Amino acid sequence: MNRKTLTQYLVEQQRTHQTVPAEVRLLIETVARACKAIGHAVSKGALGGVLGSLDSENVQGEVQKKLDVLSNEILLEANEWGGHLAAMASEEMETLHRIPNRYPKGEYLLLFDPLDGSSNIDVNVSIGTIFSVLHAPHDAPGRDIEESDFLQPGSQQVAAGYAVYGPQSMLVLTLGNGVAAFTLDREMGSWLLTEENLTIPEDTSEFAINMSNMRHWEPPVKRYIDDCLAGSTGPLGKDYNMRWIASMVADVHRIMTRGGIFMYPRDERPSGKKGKLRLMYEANPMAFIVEQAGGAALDGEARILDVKPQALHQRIGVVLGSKNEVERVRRYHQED
Ligand code: P6P
Repeated sequence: MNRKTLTQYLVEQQRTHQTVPAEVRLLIETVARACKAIGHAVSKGALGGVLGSLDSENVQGEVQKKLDVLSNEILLEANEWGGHLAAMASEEMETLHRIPNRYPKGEYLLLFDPLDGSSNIDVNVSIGTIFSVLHAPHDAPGRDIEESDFLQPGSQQVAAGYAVYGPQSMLVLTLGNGVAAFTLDREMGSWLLTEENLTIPEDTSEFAINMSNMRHWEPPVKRYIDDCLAGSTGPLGKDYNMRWIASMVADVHRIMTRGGIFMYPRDERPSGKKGKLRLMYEANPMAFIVEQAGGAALDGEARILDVKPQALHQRIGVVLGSKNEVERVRRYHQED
C-alpha cells in the first residue's frame, strides 16, 4: 500500500485550507524531523548513555533527565535556523528562547514539552514530545518577542501535535481541520499517514487518574471516581476499567485511539491548587487535538482552550477525552 508521507499530507492541507501557509508546513516538517531524532535517542536507552538524571533542575523544580535536556536541545537547534519562528518556549527553559540574530525570524511561536513523561524513561515505558504553534502578534517582526506574546488562549493555536515513542513511534497532528496520525517507517525514516481522521468515541467506560492522590481531590472528583468504582450496581450503571501510565502522551494516545477520560484535576494541596500539568505546552495542545477529534477538554468546569494564560509555565487542572464522559464530570462539578 502506498501511504502518503507527512509532506504529501501537509501539501494537500495547504492546497485545501487557506489556514495552512507554507511557513506552517515547513515548521511542522522541521518539528517532525526533530521528533524522529528524539525518538532515535530515546530508543538507544543505556546503549546511548542517555539514561539517568542530571544534577540540574528545570524551572518546574523537577530533576532533569539527560534525555530531557538532549530533547530540548534537538528541538531548539532544528528550529532556530529555518526562518519560520519568532521565538520558542519550553518546559525545560525558564524564559523564552529568542531566535539568534544571525538567522531570519518568522511569524510563528513554537512551544513544547520536549520529553513528556520522563519519569518513565529509565523504566522503558512510552514517553513523548508535545508541541503547540501560535502566531506571533502582527507587530512582532519589528521588535523583540516578549513572554506576554506567548500568553494567548489555546483557541488561538495554529497547529498542535505530539509524538509518542512507544512500540511504534507515532506523530499525531492537527492543523485545525481534524486530526491525522503518522507512523514512523524506521527503514525509510519517513512519517507515513496511517489514520487520516482520528475520532474519539463519545462514550467510554475507562478512566485514567492517579488514584494515590485521592485524599487530596475536590469533592466532585471524589464523587465521580467513587461512582465509577461502584460499577454497574452504582449510579452510573456500568462497570469501569482504569488505566494510568503516568505519561500524558501515552494516556492521551490511548484515548485518541479507543476513547476514555484522562484526569489530572487540581486538588486541595497547596502545590495542587492549580493542577500539575502545564497549560501552554501540555494542556492546550492536547485540548486542541482532543477537540478536533470530537472530544472535550476542561479544567474541571471551563473549556481549557478558552483560558487566558497569565504566565508561561502556569499549571491547570485537566479533564479530557470522550465528550459525554467529560460532560458528566462537568455536571458533578456543577452539583456542588
Ligand atoms: P504523576 C509526567 O511527569 C506528567 O507531567 C504527565 O506526563 C503525566 O500525566 C503526569 O505528570 C504523571 O503525574 O503524579 O502520576 O507522576
